[in-house]
Amino acid sequence: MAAEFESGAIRNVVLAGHGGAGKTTLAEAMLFAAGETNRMGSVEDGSTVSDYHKDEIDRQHSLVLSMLHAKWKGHKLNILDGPGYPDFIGDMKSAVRVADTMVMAVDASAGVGFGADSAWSFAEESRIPVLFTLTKVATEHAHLEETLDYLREHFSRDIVPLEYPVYKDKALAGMVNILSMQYMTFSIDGSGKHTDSGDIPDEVKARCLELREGLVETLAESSEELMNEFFENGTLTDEQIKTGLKAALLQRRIFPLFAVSSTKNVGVTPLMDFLVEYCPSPLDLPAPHVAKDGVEGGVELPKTSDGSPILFVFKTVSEHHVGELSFFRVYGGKVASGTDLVNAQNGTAERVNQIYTTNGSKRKEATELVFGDIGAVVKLKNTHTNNTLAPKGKEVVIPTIIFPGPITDAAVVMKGKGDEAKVSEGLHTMHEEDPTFNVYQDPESHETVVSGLGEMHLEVIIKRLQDRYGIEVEMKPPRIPYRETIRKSATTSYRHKKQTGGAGQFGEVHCFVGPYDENIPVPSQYNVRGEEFEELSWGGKLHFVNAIVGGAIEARFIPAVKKGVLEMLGRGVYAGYPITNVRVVLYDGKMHPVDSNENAFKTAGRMCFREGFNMCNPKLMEPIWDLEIAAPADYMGEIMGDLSSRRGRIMGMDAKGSTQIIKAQVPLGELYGYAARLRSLTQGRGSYTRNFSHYEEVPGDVEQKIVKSAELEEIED
Ligand SMILES: Nc1nc2c(ncn2[C@@H]2O[C@H](COP(=O)(O)OP(=O)(O)OP(=O)(O)O)[C@@H](O)[C@H]2O)c(=O)[nH]1
Ligand SMILES: [Mg+2]
Repeated sequence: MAAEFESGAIRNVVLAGHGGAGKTTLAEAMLFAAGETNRMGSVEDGSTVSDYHKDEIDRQHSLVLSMLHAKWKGHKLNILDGPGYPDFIGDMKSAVRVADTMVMAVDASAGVGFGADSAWSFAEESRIPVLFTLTKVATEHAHLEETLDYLREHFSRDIVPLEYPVYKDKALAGMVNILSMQYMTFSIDGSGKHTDSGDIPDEVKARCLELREGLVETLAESSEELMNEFFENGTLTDEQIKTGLKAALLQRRIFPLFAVSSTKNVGVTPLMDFLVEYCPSPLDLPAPHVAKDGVEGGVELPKTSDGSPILFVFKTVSEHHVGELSFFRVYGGKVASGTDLVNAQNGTAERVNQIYTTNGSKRKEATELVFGDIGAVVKLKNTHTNNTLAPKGKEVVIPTIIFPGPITDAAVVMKGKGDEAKVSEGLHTMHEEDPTFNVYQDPESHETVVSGLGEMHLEVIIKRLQDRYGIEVEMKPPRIPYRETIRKSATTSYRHKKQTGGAGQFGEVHCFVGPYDENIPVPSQYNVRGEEFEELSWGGKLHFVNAIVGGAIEARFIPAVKKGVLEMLGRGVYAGYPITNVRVVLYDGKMHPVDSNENAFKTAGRMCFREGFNMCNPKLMEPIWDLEIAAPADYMGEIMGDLSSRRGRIMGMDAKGSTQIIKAQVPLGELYGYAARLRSLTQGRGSYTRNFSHYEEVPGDVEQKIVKSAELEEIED
């Protein structure tokens, strides 16, 4: 049986926008309007098709990307409803990658925010058209004009309203369609029915005419041909507007603005009509260039359902009783149930058994999905987000999605005794489902550290881990990788001597210990006979100088002394943290003809270094991170105040539209919980990225606290 929809009849639409803007409710209204469901669910009742996971219902926010679809006027609308909250922006990025049009929901009473800004930049990157939609327009807060000004200022001057809501006595009365200049009134019983109600009300007529002129001018500016027509005739014909609008949308020269009240199902069907009539199908957008047999720049995939199937997995979700569900888009040929393919990245043979289309948790078996369509498959063996499946011998790799890097970390500890292997396996599965969540074993602290896009992100994942595997774990601040160093130098000696029973131990070393800096030479009194620059795995160097004269210590014992020093460097002397950038000059010592051996000299080296280091005014160094914080200007005061309470240093300020960017340096030790704090300071609008910058001396009072709580290992003499 052939596929139900051909490529030209498919519209892949991502719903984007800030958390709470109304995406999920809009999706719900679309499904209802199309007859996919027979009642409108609501986010409050936890009854939407899209937010079906328990944690989504509990929090009344989407946390995972959902794939929905509806049949509308002979077309298939694939609707991708992702989370708008900044912590889950990874899923939004996945969704944008496989979408051909973005519908950006804007809650007029709340403005835009990080979710919308990120989605906008993802759409820019993917070069897909963006339609804006004012949501919740049946509430009296929906100030279209102010929001339009704001959106034009913030995103683009080419935002043009195509639906203009009309209010009477503060209640929504109807909408003017700017393309057809028809005034429609809607039944507000949720049925989505609307009727042509004749003349445009007088009070908005002039404004609507102006908007239509604006539309025509924007289109004329988008192409030379239309510009000439416009000059000759003073306007454009309906046909020219239609073709011009389609082309300008694709070229991102125009961004239409719609208006909906999803809860009342008003304005939803005109938006769906527009998606079908004007927005691109998978055949209209450029095909991705794929990597194939080392061809430089890649090969452009043919945009056709003929030929071998090429599937790109953009999201995986583990579902109770189902196993792993992999969502894919068909980037080449068509795919039927029971196709044998291979994972082009890791070579695993994968059988695509039953393919499905989904509406939230509901799956429907599909026989075949064509080029450009989106579907799901269960129980692939070793295929994850960003993998391409292709027939054996015809492997290609679709460019992978580049996810934002983590901005927050936490150490995971088990509450009681339990199965560590289970925790580790669970956390790795979570990473496969969500590549913006990472887990690793810190080699220095031996802690299991998780990182992600915010504390809420980590909390949601840890909660999921507990629910799925029944393991109780909690998060705490990870151990900060402080470093010890010195500012002064000293000389000291140490004799290690033991005579118990049989063979004794004897080694004596005399050392100079000082800070290492390549610009400071070895003090001139030492006669350098050999030197080594040891790169330390935790950063910095050990400059170990052999300045032994007259064979005071035999050459074979010298490496043992260095080994002893290195042991101490790894362990730390002052507060139990690794030591960086020191110079040790071994300039004298003594041996015993019988009792001297490597072990004795290693111990002598270790103890001598420890004594010397303690004489050199040790210091603690802390990691400092560069933050780039973006938030609306209104929140600057709170953000700055909070930064200064974290010992942050402001390095610069900048503005990007109505968003302020702050560059700051903050010690890592003060950053635990920062993402959540920033979100709460900015009502979820603030976001940041981070990069390690450098190490810096810890201020005295802070240092005292760290040293006090240090747990130094006892070392044997
Ligand atoms: N009055 C009114 N409320 C709406 C409308 N659309 C959404 N809401 C409400 O706004 C809130 C947020 O709506 P959602 O649909 O969950 O928003 P979202 O964009 O999916 O949010 P995230 O999933 O967190 O990104 C819910 O309480 C909805 O009931 C609308 O048209 N009118
Ligand atoms: Mg949602």
